[in-house]
Parts: sequence; C-alpha cells; structure tokens
Amino acid sequence: MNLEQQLQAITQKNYGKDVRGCDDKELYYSILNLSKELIGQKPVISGDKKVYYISAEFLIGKLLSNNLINLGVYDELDELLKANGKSLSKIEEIEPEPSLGNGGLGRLAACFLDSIATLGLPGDGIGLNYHFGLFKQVFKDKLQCAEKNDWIEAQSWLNKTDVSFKVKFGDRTVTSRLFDIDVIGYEQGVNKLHLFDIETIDESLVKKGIDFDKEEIEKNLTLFLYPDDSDEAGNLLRIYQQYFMVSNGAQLILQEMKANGHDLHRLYDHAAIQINDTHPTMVIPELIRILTEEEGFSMDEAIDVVSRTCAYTNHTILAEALEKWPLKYLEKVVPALVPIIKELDKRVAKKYKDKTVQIIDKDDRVHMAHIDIHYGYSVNGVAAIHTEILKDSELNNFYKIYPEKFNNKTNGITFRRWLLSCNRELAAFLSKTIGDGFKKDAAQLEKLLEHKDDQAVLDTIAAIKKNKKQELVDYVKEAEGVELNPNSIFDIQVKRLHEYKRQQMNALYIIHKYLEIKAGKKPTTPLTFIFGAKAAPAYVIAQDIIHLLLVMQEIINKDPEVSPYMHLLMVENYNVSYAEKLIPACDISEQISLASKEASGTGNMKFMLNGAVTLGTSDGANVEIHELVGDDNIYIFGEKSEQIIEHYEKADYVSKDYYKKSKVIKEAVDFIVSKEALKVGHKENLERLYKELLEKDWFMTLLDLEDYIATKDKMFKDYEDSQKWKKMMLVNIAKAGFFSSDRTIEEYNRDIWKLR
Ligand code: 26V
Repeated sequence: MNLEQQLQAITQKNYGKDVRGCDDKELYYSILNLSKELIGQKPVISGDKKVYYISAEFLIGKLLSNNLINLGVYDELDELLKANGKSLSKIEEIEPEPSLGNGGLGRLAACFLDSIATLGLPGDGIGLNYHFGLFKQVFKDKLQCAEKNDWIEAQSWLNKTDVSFKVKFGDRTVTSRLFDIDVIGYEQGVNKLHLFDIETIDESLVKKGIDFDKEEIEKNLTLFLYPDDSDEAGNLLRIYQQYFMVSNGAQLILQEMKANGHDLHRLYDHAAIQINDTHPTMVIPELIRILTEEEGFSMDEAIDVVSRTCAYTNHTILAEALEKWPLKYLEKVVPALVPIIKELDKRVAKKYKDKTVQIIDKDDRVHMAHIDIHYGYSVNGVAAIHTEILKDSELNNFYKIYPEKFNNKTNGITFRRWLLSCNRELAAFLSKTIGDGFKKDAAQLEKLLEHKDDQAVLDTIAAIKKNKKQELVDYVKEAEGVELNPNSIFDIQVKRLHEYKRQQMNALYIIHKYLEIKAGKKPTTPLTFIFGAKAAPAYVIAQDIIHLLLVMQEIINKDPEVSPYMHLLMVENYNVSYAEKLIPACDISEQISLASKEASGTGNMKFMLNGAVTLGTSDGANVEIHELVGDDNIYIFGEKSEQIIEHYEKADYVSKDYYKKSKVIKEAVDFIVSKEALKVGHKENLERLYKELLEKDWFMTLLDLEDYIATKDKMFKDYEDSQKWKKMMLVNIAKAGFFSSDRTIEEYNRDIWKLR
C-alpha cells in the first residue's frame, strides 16, 4: 500500500469515510494512527552502551509535523492532502501542545532527544507525565492568571506500557505506570521518552485555577510540573516528585541492564546517566541504595560504580535556583536515602575541610549540586562563558579539587524543528541555493556566505521574512484579535519572565519611545514590540512586570497619536507552538540579560537561524554568536560579566544614582507611576515595581539602560539601509550551523558518554 492507501484505510476504519470526507480533527487522529504504524516499522536504535537523559522537563512541543519530517513523509502527505482539498498545516493546529516544561532547560532536553536519535545513538529520556503540566496563562484585568493546562487526550502520542515499579516513600508505597513517547531520528531509527505516572491520580482535585490539596500524594503526584514551592507542602511535593522520577528511572535502567546480560559491576560500560540540572540528583543515592541493598554491592563498590556512570549538567548560576533541601524534608519523604546521603557527606568531610564543598551544611540543608559534583564523573556548563564563570567563581572550590571533571558543552537547537518544520519556505530556499547537505551537517550552512553579494539571494531571504511576518500578522489577528502592521520592524522578546532577563529594561525603552513620539519625534519605520512570557505564580515582581507591559500595551495601542508609529503586543500563553510562529517573523532578537546571568539561552540561536539580528549583552551564547558573526552583524551593548561580578562583590551598584544622573532614565521610570499609567493600571503593582527599580534593582536594569537605548536606536536606523540589513540576515543564517544540537550531542558523546 502507498501512503494515500494507508491513510484511506485508516479513515475508513475509524470513521467510515474517505480522506476527503473527514474533518480536520478526524484527519489529525488518522494521521496520528498512520504515524504510529510507520514508527512501528522503524528499527529501535541499539548498541552496547546507552545514555539515559533524566530530566524533570521535556518541552517537546507538538509532535505531528516533526515526526512526519523525521519519518520522511511530510511532503508526500502534504501533497496528497492538498489533492483531497485538505491542509496539513491546519490539521497540525488540532494537536494539543504537551505541557511538560518551563523554558530553555526543558526545550533543550527535547532538542537533545531529537539529535541523539538523529545521530543513531541509543539514548532514552526519563521524566514525568504531568497531567496539567505547566499552567496555561490567561490575562484578566491586565494581570496573569494561571489555569490548568489539560493536554492529555484519549488518543495521543503517549503509549501506555506494562512497565510498573514500586516506589517506597517514608509514609507510603506507590505503584508507577510507564508511558512512552517514541522519539524518531531524522531518517533514522527510534528511541524512547519514558514518562512515569501514577494511576491513582485524581484530576478532580484541581478546583479553581491551579490550586489543589498538596497532602494526598497518591492523588496529586503527577498533576503539575513544579507545583508552587512557596510553602512546606509544596516543597515536600517537589521532593516526592523528584524521588518518584529517579527511583523509577533507576529501576528501569537496572532492569534493562540485567535484561541485556550486563554485569552491574560494570554499569558504566553500558550506561551513562546525564543528570539535567539538580532535579534528578537523587538518582545517585537511589542507585547506591539499590546496589547495596538488593544487589550485594559493598558501599565502596556501589559508590565507585555510580560515580563512574552519572554526569551532571549545570544550567544556572543563580544562587536561589540551586536546590538545597532541608534534611528534615528528606527524612520525611525519602528516609531510605538519608543514611546514604549522610555517608556521602561523611566521606567528603573526611577528605576536604573546606566548608563550601560539603554536602550537608551547618543548617542541615542538603546541597544537591554538591552530590552531583563529588559523585559524578563530569560537570558541564552550557555555554563557554557560563562554564568559565562556574570554574572561576561559582564552583571554583570544586574546580580546584576536580579540574578534570569540568567541561563546556555549548547548547544547541534541533534544526528539524527550528528550521525545517517552522520555516519550510526558508529551508526549501536554502536547499535550492546550497544543496540539502545542511540538513544532516549544519556546518554546511556556511556555503550561504558564497552568496552574500548575490542580489537575488538577498532579496529572496528578505521576501521570505516578509511572508513570515504576514503569516504571523494573520495568526495574531485570529488568536488575539489584534491587527499588526506587517511593514513595521518586528522586535521580539520571548522567554520566561525573570528580572535577570530584563523584560523591564525593554519596557522602559518602550516608555521612552512612547514619550519621544508624544513629543513629536517619530520613527522612520513603524515599530512592533512583541513579548511572550510566563511568570512563576509566586514571583511577585515578575507579575508586576507583566502588568506594566499590559498597561503600556493599552496606553500605546489606544493612543491615535502614537499607534501609527508603534505597537506593543504581549501574546497570551506563550509556548513552543507560538515560538514556531514568532521566531521566523522576527527582525530583532532581544537577548538582553544582565551579563553573567543567562547560562546560555537557546532562543537566541533559533532567531539567528531564522535570519533575525541579535540585540544583546555579552552573556551566555550571545558571546559565541558574536564571535561567529563578527562585530558588523550583531548589536552588543552593556557592561561585561567581569564588571558585573565585581559590582556584586563590591556591592557598589546603586540604581538611584543612575536614575538621578540621567533625565531619560528618570522620565521612563517615573512614567510607571504617572497619572496616565495609574489610570489604566493597578496602583499596588505599579508602585511596587517602581520602588523595586529605585531601591533594589538587583539585576541592574538602570545600569545598562542608556547604552541599550542608544544601541537599539542605532539598530532601527540601520534597518533603513535594507541592503545592509539583508546581508546581516544572510550572515546570521550562514553562521548558525554551530548551534545545531547535533554538534552539541556529538560533543557530549565524544567527551562524556562515549557510546560506540
Ligand atoms: C530556576 C529557578 C527556580 C526558582 C527560583 C528562580 C529560578 C530561576 C532560574 C531557574 C532556572 C533553572 C535552570 C534553567 O532553566 N536554566 C536555563 O537552561 C537553559 C538550557 O541550558 C539555558 O539556555 C538558560 O540560559 C538557562 O537559564
């Protein structure tokens, strides 16, 4: 049977109709069935050694389009649907987006699974199947409200397995159920994403918003990703979740090893366990527990084997994000691990006197990262500058003990999703211009540089951008009921909301521009500022920043003097699917974190690949983008990380000094509590934010504001030189090859996993 006959057979069987007679929903489920049949025909990737990527988050996004591309049937299916009067891209809209991650860390895990499979490496993901995942964001009264995100349907990519384990907590034992999602490599075989769940879950526990009873573990364990940790019950639930994930993971790994006849004393020859941030850290003591209690290992043997199997990736230097669990919480939730953690701590204390490298501190808090560093064989950062900061400052005391463990793995993104799927037009044009090679060997994108003076190529790249902007305009009109100007400059900042990412600095620029226009200084080309960001529900200042953006949105868009020249849009419920529409349409990519704070960023890479020009600080992977494209094709501003680190050490940054010194800064900041703003916004939120900026400003917004304004204005001016801008676009696309996650995974494999 050919593809069309296969699909016709499925629609007949499921709905008693032919393809032409089905609606989009029926076709979505039929194509889901068809994909599963095709996946079943692919080989399972296998080998003598396998990597297990354990992560609390896998932000996989919708899977239909990507799976069809990786199965090599997208174009054929697209054509046959067209011939039957249907549109594949409309059908793709039906799929609910899995909600299994927050942001960069979870999306990275998803890109990595794609690349591991694409490179034909045996490697599975291990995580949790959160029923409502991360909350759905809705704006009410210009404030973020959180609602449950009900993404799991009766028919989905999740496959229920017969795998199930017992997990013993201090106060109860629960039984897990494993669901698998197939991970198809690009023109390759199949790996798995293993998501553990619990069958006693009670979705009806969630009444209003995202509130639920945190005590009933059997009923709530996998309801939400990172439930609110602002109280003790929330913290305990996170520990229950983490242990549930790693205990299942450890049991699964050991079961597979035994099934393959491997000697557990040589576990490290057959398995590498990559610990994605500290959330899965308890896999180390859990494996040691199982090996000593159930497999007859001595403590020394177990520690040795586990330490040679586990490797740790650090994704942040923010102190508040490094997990430290009170010992008494662990005693309640996972008492079986406590003697092991104490033993690990005792061994460290015996060897090293330095207080800063101990596992259990004087306040009886367990530093999870310290377990990973002492009892793992590799510690990596996620961009060159981030790894250097870890070695030189944040983890310097560990680096002095274990210099050989530290290594850098600059993040990457899968080009299947972030080019082939989200920007089919650009991908097709690149294939025509430089051949198909870049799809498997991203470095070949550099061939585009040979065309940098080719007017037809430059014009086509610009024309594709224009089309993508129009497509976004059409989508936004339907989704948000808002009319954007496709002829304006699209300046986009989309990422989790956090003060260090400095959305508030962008907001202050926008206020500044608004005031300029009111004073008669109009931009040559109209400007469209787009934001997308979710804020942790308990993060008060982040909520205030969202409020300010929504207030400015109303003020600007309702002002007939200003709205022809600038527009502000904060999109609701920013997620992977929205990113796939926004990124191809972007002219200016905002990457403006306070230098030293953004470990890497991966959005910056996605924008670059799609021909946006970066406006950024010398932070995270921006530094490497800068090195690759050169000074002429990026706009870098702000103080460097060394200076920032010094400001923190000396505690010499006083935001009020910057406010007093600069008229422009003062005017922008004062507007937050102006009559105009208070008329549309809430006094409490606006005054709190104003006060925060003037009295604290921990992430130094005002420090870089003047330079930011000047650099952004220069960028808008340069945009008027369309020839110059087109060349910058071309160079950015051509140089993006380094940021393929295939390259990143090749490095992980070469230096850490060593799969053959
Ligand atoms: C976690 C938390 C938890 C509680 C308090 C505030 C806070 C702030 C930040 C975080 C981040 C956790 C780790 C994380 O998501 N890191 C991101 O990892 C990406 C993939 O490596 C990287 O590109 C981003 O720069 C980095 O922020």
